[in-house]
Amino acid sequence: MKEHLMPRVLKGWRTEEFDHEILPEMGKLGLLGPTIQGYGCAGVSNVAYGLIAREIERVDSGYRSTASVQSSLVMHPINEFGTEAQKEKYLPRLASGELVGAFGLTEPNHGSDPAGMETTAEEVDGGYVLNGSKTWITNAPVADVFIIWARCKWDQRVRGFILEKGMKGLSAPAIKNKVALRVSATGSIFMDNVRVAQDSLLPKSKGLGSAFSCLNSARYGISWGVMGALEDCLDRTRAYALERKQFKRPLASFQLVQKKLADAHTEIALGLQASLQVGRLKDEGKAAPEMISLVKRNNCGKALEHSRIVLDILGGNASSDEYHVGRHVANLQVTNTYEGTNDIHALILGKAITDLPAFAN
Ligand code: TGC
Ligand code: FAD
Repeated sequence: MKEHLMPRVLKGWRTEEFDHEILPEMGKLGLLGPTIQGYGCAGVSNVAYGLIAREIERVDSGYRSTASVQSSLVMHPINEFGTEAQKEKYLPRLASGELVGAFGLTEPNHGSDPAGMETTAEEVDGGYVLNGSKTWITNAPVADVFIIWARCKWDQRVRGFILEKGMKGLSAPAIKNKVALRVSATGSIFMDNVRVAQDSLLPKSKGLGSAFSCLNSARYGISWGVMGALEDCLDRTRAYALERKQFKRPLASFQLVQKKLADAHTEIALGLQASLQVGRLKDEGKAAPEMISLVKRNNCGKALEHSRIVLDILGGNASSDEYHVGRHVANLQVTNTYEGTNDIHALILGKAITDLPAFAN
């Protein structure tokens, strides 16, 4: 990541241009869909998947976003809910990075509450017709393959469908001028009577729980990734504090500065251990979704809080993108929001603790 991603990050951040070479390069290293067995995937553990996310996000959360959508939100549902023919058609080309994937759950009127989704699928002769819109979708403007979650008119259940770029009635315009995640492409998805064949349905997807199960994998990866971003903030501000002198002493010699570094270091150590434990449980098939909510919420919240605190160490230089920490802080606001906001994960945990769902009517 240091050798291949780091040298590109400032250009990507400044221009907001998606670098089409990156996914194929990650594919060559076996980083895409890495926990999947077969289909050209590496078949490694969930712990290894977490370590991959951590190293990518050490450079930028946007690169990790691009990769984790591909792995957890596109390859995972095809592998879990797809037919053998769908797996053979899509997984090897997604694993190599030849195809780019996007995952459409969030809608303009339904973010934290996807159960209210308005996108529909209607059964027609030989297939289905999809109508609706999705927004804030990572990779959408550059995607070849779209996993779209829609409410099926025949039984009101939510199911996943595979759509492809170029289908009539399908468009995915970019959302430009973001203040964060600028190295990853984000967009909307509009579906105006998009007609798809019967084999576009992910037949084993049954209800919103199927969409949520993809989120378990992505949220787990994010819990590792954000710790990588905070580690980079700590490394950079520690080096700066040792070098920069005020009052004839290095900043690092002041107790207030040391406390900032100590607090960030502590949260990294605790957060990584927690994610490691959840990863080991996931590998044993014993990780409950609430454990994933706990580490996603804690690690994203701590990464945002402590990256912001150590940013102070840079003084006026904090305002320069060449010092990188401000970029992480901006990104970490988004990681604390997507895949379930910090507060939504508190409510998921609250429900598990009290058996009373605070978000339900
Ligand atoms: P609820 O009644 O709780 O559940 C409905 C059904 O789903 C099941 N379920 C889960 N299954 C597996 N894993 C989970 N984590 C699950 N959570 C729920 C549940 O058992 C139930 O199954 P069944 O069989 O009884 O029907 O549903 P609800 O509508 O009340 O849900 C509430 C809530 C708040 C938990 C849920 O809506 C939620 O998680 N909201 C947050 C939305 C979110 O996270 N969106 C993410 C969009 S994707 C994204 O942000 C990608 S960013 C990627 C990047 O760039 O890195
Ligand atoms: P809202 O749901 O409107 O929430 C706004 C605020 O209200 C939040 O603070 C929230 O915590 C709070 N709130 C909501 N309900 C409650 C409640 N019951 N109690 C207390 N507080 C509440 N989605 C996808 O499907 N695919 C993607 O690839 C994807 N990529 C994204 C990339 C980026 C850069 C961003 C910014 C978002 C992306 N998202 C994606 C969408 C993301 O998942 C949503 O933004 C997120 O789930 C929050 O939904 P919302 O923005 O509609 O906020």
